[in-house]
Amino acid sequence: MKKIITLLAVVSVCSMAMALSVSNETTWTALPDEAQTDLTLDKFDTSQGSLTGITLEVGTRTLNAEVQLDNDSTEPQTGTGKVLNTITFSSSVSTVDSSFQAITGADISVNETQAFELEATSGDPVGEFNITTGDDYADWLPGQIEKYVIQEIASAVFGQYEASAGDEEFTLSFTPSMLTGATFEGENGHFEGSSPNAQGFAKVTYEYIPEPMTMALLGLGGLFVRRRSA
Ligand SMILES: [Ca+2]
Ligand SMILES: [Ca+2]
Repeated sequence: MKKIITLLAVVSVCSMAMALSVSNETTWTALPDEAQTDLTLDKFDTSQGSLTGITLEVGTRTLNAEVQLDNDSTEPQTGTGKVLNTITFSSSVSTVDSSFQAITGADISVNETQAFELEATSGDPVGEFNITTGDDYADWLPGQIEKYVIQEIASAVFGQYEASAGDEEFTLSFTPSMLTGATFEGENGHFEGSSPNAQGFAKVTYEYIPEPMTMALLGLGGLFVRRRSA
């Protein structure tokens, strides 16, 4: 009777040990315009146990963009600044979730606009962009724009994240295409834009059940403690 009680105690120790996770992340890395940058992350070391969940986080930052607008019309008008960072994204492993949606560049791309009410021209040269102190001029500094996607990877593709000899990392590839611009509702609007900079980031978190040997050792430890205290 006493042995059965001890065995039950060991089983409960094993189930408490199940919720383990390990993460691996990159630093924020510069993404040069119109060039592919690869970020690598570690695959899961299967000697640690069996995967029960994978969470993949991918992010971009778009920073230092500036759009300046100058109205040279004698009428007030609306000018709209634009900042685009269109990301082409690919990966060496599948990123599908349980509804078979993969991470796409659209998840981490930027398409921001800001409208400004510009007064009639303040008297600067007509037909060209000028910085003025008048209300015919606007300066848009959107600052740092962050885009994130957090994906729960489908269990059907966990095998692609399991390390094997010579295949211990996977790659996420980013190609940004950055653009600033402006549109005007009327005539004689002018703008000047300065291209932004971009950075990319990635993080993977593996949740797993420890391998049977680890669980058995935990169980034996439990048994040992039990007998000592008896
Ligand atoms: Ca003007
Ligand atoms: Ca002007």
